[in-house]
Amino acid sequence: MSGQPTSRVLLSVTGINPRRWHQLLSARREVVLEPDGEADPSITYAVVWKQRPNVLSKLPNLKAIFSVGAGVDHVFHDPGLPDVPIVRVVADNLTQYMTEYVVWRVMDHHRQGALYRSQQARKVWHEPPQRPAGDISVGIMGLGTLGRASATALLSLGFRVNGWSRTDRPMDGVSTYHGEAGLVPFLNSTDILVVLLPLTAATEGMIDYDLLGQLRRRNGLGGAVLINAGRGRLQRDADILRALDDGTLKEASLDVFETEPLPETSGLWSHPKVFITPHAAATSDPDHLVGPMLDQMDAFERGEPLRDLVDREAGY
Ligand code: NDP
Ligand code: OXD
Repeated sequence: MSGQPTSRVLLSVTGINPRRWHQLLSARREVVLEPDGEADPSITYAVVWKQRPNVLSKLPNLKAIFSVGAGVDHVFHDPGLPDVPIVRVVADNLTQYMTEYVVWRVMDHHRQGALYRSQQARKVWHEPPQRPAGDISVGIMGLGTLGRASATALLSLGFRVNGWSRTDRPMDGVSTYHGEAGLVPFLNSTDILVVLLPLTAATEGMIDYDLLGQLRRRNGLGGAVLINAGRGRLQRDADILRALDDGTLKEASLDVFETEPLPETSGLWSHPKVFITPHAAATSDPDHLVGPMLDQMDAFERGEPLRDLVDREAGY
């Protein structure tokens, strides 16, 4: 190891193209895609997306891990995850993308996009009744960085907004609920459910048939709607299909799935009440995210605290 630089960045990503990340990180730091040998003391930071298991356990001088995404479940899958701070993405650019996705999907369900697409396919000229946004309650599960920005945008469009979080998170104009005790009252007053939760031990699998059955169905939309842009393993795909088929759900917009890419055999692909995007609600754009990551590394070395840290115990 002698003669090696002493503060290299490991870029360990799978399932995304590392090229641009590598290029931008390399402008200010020496970047490697693989540690040298069994234990590599030259690496002090790691930038990761679904890193190779155990790759981080061999870095004795690792000071911090930077997630390429806002969610960090992909970091925790690693049995050899070292006990160093984990920084996640909190960025205006990503928040804007997610806000656009949520507004797009809520508006499409509210303005009956599926009905008009089906009418157009059959050359049907029919105007269904319209109702004001103020008659619809959108319930946001996960009132964090992305949930709050979406709530603000939906309020400005005139929707009623509910929010559910782990701890008490008051927000002007939003009816807020928290914890287990707040869940059923939150669902009972929600017409369109927007899921923006992190995937943790506490949230895995919670979007199931029983939960969907608690949503308000007798509403101006003619049924309850699910929008999930959080994580696929929050939901049970089979329960969503069952709920759509028996009327528990009117429609769903799904960006994330239990298995990604969504297998060709999934009934969700061709379901007439489902709108699918391929985990594309809010892309991590290296041109917006690498600069702030490098700035944080510099600041940390000047003795400043890291920002946007993950709470390991809570898992997000
Ligand atoms: P935050 O950490 O800012 O917010 C998470 C919210 O979820 C908080 O309000 C938190 O409660 C709440 N929460 C967490 N656990 C529970 C629980 N057990 N019960 C109730 N509420 C809970 O995260 P972000 O808003 O930045 O991101 C949310 C998620 O969005 C990410 O974790 C990721 O999975 C997903 N995502 C998806 C993308 C896509 O393209 N599809 C892109 C980016 C993110 P509290 O406020 O009390 O802490
Ligand atoms: C994220 C994602 O967590 O893109 O940022 O899913």
